Amino acid sequence: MTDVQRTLLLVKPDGVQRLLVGRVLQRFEDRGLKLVGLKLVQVDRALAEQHYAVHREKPFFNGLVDFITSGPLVAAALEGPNAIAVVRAMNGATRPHEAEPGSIRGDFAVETAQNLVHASDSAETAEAELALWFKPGELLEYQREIDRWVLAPAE
Ligand code: 3AN
Repeated sequence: MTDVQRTLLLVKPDGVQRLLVGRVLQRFEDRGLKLVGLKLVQVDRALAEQHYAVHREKPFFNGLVDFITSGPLVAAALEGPNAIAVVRAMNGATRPHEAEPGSIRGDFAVETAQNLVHASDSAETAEAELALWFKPGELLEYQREIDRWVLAPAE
């Protein structure tokens, strides 16, 4: 059975400054994923620290929080079959020199500290991150006309 999932995608401040928001979101729409939440956010340090809490002990933690709070970013909730793995694969490896050409980082990034995008890495993380970035009413449920050509028929 198809595992329809929701995941968090961030186009980080470097993506906004480099005018890549539309092109990044376009890739996920083209793939067939459904936008179920979308907003432009100026993140405060408290939210940034919570989002990156697993990296609190890392030497790059403060720089990471500085970076993600340095300007607006775009937060998107994407839905689709195996969306968590699909979005991670489309983002490419964390270190852009290891990211496959054709992935977002493989096509647009050269620095780990400015690697354009973030995506949840597991079902647990996706649930926690979506709850952190979106209030319950901000995530929508709706049908698209194209869904019958993109998704498996309901069983
Ligand atoms: P991903 O975003 O691919 O899940 P993580 O969770 O390992 O990667 O790292 C989170 C973020 O921390 C990365 N997107 C990157 O911005 C930053 N980061 C990771 N490693 C480094 C590093 N060695 N130096 C600077 N920033 C880093």
